Amino acid sequence: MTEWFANHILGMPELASQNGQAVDALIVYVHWLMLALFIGWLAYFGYAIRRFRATRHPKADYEGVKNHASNYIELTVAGIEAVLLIGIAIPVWAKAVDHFPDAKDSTVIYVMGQQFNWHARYAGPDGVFGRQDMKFVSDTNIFGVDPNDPAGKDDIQLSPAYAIHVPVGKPVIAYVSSKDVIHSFKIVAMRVCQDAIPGLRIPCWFTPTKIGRYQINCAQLCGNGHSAMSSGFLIVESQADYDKWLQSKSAATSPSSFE
Ligand SMILES: [Cu+2]
Repeated sequence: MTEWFANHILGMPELASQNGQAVDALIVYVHWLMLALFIGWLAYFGYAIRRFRATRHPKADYEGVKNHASNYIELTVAGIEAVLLIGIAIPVWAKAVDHFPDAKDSTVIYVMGQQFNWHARYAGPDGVFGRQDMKFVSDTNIFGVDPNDPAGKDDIQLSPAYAIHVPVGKPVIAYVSSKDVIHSFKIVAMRVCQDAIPGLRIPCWFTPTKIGRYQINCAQLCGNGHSAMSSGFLIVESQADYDKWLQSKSAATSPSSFE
């Protein structure tokens, strides 16, 4: 029912992540409440127009309503809103920001926004990211990877990242940052959106459930080429295809690429 309402009445965009189910459910519940309020208010409006029409009440009544029905209705609505906020919205948010999956069971990527592209970095075959430092940042070394750190030699950098590959059914942890202004890493199908702020590396996570190609957007108006930041895609593929892709990328990476 929730899914049918989301797809057919609200016209929600395609959902391709596990964490997004709770987000969509919350959106649907809020709309159900809004629908009930809309119908309730409309019915009351019609009732008031008829009940207090001028022909029946030529003279105004200065005492007004004496029963407490409206108080009870208001309390009920407030109660439902409290359940939505405390019982559903806050736990969904807490899970998103506080209950990160284990990094060793996840695909970890670093994402960097720059006017007007996304860049991405993978740890490479050793699974360890090379050290990063501001002082190494240059036009080619977007992430400021330390050229002397051996752990960074096999790291894979996509600049710009038109296709960020991840395996299906496994959590993805993305550390989001920016090289210039504030951007926002948004993948609608994953129900994930994280601001990219210069000087900060903020993690966000999602678990893709459907193989496919999903658009990455920038959700902060970041300059006159802002719309060009939609040219990046998240490629969700099988573990085997992902491994193959990673292999081809790491073979192409030479240690001198950061110098
Ligand atoms: Cu942007």
